[in-house]
Amino acid sequence: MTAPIAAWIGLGSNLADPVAAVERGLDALAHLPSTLLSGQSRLYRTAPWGMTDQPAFVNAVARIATTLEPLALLDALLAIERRHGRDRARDLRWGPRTLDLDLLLYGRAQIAQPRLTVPHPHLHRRAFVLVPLAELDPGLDVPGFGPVEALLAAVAEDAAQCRAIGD
Ligand code: PH2
Ligand code: MG
Ligand code: MG
Repeated sequence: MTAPIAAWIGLGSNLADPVAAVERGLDALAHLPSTLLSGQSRLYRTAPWGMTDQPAFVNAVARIATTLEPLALLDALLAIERRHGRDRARDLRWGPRTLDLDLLLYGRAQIAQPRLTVPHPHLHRRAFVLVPLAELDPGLDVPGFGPVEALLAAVAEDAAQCRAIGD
């Protein structure tokens, strides 16, 4: 038995019923094999980043404890996306998504492989990831990038566009 690794997953949706999609995504993470859902942020409504002419997103971050290897975890996340109607062949870069599950961090690993870059390559400049990540784990250090709170401070203007749902 290998010891479980903490990994962080970013969830996002901006089509159909995005709150329900993110909640189903969290539930699917809780049911992954060899994995426990160990924490989740609140859900946030966030301004679209990258391609601004699209509906607002709902975003959240989950923390899991898993013995799945990084690529097995990636494949499991892609399978959840497909089960929720995602057809990557039709996706636009930074465009609308029914459900997006991004592997943000895998322990303190730094991975540069053709299929997988960890930490997620855009994490450090995306308020819609940093706001829920800092809520969940305020003391977190992002390998190669530094403390999550410092990264968040650098995108303060965008962070103001992230509103916790229900607040
Ligand atoms: N995802 C994208 C592109 N832009 N913007 C926000 N606010 N949230 C997202 O999850 C998001 C985005 C493509 O994955
Ligand atoms: Mg993705
Ligand atoms: Mg994404």
